[in-house]
Amino acid sequence: MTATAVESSTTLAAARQTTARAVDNLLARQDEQGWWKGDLETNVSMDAEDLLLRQFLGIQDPAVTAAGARHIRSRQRQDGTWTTFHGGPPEVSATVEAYVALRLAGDEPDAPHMAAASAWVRGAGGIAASRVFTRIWLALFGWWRWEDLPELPPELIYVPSWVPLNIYDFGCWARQTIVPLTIVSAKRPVRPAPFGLDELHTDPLRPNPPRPLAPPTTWDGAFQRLDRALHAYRKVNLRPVRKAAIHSCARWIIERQESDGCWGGIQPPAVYSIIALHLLGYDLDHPVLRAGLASLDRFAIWSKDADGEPVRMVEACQSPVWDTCLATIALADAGVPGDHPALVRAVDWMLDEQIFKPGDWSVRRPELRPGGWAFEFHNDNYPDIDDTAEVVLALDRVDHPDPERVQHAMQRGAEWNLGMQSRNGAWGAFDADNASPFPNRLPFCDFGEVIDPPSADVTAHVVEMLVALGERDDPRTQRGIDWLLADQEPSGAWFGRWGTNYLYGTGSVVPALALAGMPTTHPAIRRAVSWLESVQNEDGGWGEDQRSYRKREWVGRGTSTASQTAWALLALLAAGEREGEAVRRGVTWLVETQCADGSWDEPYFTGTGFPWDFSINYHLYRMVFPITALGRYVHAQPFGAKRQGG
Ligand code: R03
Repeated sequence: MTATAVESSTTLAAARQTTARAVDNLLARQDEQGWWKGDLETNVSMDAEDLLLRQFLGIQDPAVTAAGARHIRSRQRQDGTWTTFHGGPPEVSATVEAYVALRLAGDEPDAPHMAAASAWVRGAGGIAASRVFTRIWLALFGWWRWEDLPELPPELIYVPSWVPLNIYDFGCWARQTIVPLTIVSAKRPVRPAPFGLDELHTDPLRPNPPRPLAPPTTWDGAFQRLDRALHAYRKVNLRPVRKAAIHSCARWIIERQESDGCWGGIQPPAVYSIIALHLLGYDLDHPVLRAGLASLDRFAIWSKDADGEPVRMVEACQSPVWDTCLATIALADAGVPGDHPALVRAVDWMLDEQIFKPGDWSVRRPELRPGGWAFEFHNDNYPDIDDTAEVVLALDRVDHPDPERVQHAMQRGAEWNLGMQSRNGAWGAFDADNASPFPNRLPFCDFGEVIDPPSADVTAHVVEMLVALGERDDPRTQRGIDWLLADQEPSGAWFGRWGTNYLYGTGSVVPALALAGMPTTHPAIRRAVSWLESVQNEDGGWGEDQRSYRKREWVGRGTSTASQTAWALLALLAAGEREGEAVRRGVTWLVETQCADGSWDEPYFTGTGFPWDFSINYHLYRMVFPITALGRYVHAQPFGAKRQGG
């Protein structure tokens, strides 16, 4: 044997062992009902807003407050600030919210950790520099003036779905948040604050500095004037119209409450819907509010700190469907037999989660038959295209005792995804053709994304699913492929919308294109391979920081992580690079960094809710993606067992 052949045979043997240990770990984490769910870690805004909500409603619980405050304190940096992702820069909105929550929990403003936080906030521009959502929370207690917030009129509910800025032009998460906020902003409630916040203003005598207007001929200027006009309208609105609009918004909200009491399975719509309905006179004991509040309690993860004291962390959202389909694929790739009870149980659970009723997506696709999957346990109004694609891919990997039922589920999922294709040939996450340029211009929209345009990662997953189902030659598949080819960056990489960042985009697109039969010699694939090789770290792994969404020097760069190393490997394996040096070094990185229990440590956030603004550490990403990558490497199956590049 040559030296390289010896090296790769030892890499192979080591990779086998690493995979086996990781598989055992992942199997042990499955719930007996068949699902997997890793913690969905985000940032302390979630915990702070949870305490603010309880304060507003008057339902504080000392044990919850103390445990939430412990979590918030545990995430404070040496300089007194908070960040929104591991290793990131201080962030003013998160720091303001965390500070206020700790004051509610009884921390004194002159305690060293509090004084450091408030001094930093003042230096960063004070409360006035925080995002709109933060200032809405503060307005609820009189810490900010409602008059100085963007106006959200409830009459918005009457704007027909063909007029720009109607609620269906917003991404579903923004839509579900805005409707309850129109009620809150119409009511402008102020509950007495237990303390002042002078220390968070640059000039306490002028706490709400006026914001200069941009010239009227610019988009910003025009939308600022629209906001002015809406403020004026507020004073002259016809009472019966407003009353009816508020009533319509309330009905819209109640119709969308899920069976578990939540709204959309995500925190922002849930908290604002609870506040809005409460302001309309719903008692906290009303079944709607009781179920809503109970659903928020289920977002809390309790643990103990080093002193044995309880700690409470609030999830923004829960990811059981996403984690389960990815875990199923990973185990199948690692060679777990298709009829293994764990996989069959996972499929049984996923089959029961399929959604056969219309949702908000039906507004744009009224004729389309339902059949998708959502990300969460309960979110029937908002199935998403990404989960549907990955669930179908997972179902395809398991030998279930009722193959006809599985086939039917897969066909209905694929049919729904095909029907949700956007005009440009690609796919967004939750809606078709949700790409209006207007929502982003509103002064209200200063945080996260507010539209859901097609992205390369989702489109790649759908293309992969369609090819796996034998629809390679469907013209709609081809349009998706064409869109992907046109979307490649000059660097050779693809942007990652829902994972960080170009490593996720490229790790999603290359396997899809290769499975669709694109030769590995194709220039698009060669350019992607060169890019991946150019950003491989010295240690053999790959990493990409959240800052890549704002700063060029971070593109493809960051401390190596298990999930991002796996994404790079998935692309390289699909590109025919199994015997190459980059793959060998990447696999070796995974082998050498595995923990004794078969998992990997991954403090860095490699998931994306909204580029830069909202980052996610999906706690199972460190498992499922390395297992998939190692499994495909070990078994020399670049697309997973049973799959042929075509
Ligand atoms: C990974 C692929 C599957 N994917 C679904 C991913 C869902 C990710 C979590 C969603 O959680 C949210 C948290 C949010 N916050 N704030 C908002 C929000 C939305 C979703 C938000 C932002 C702006 C507006 C309204 C709400 Br306007 C914390 C496809």
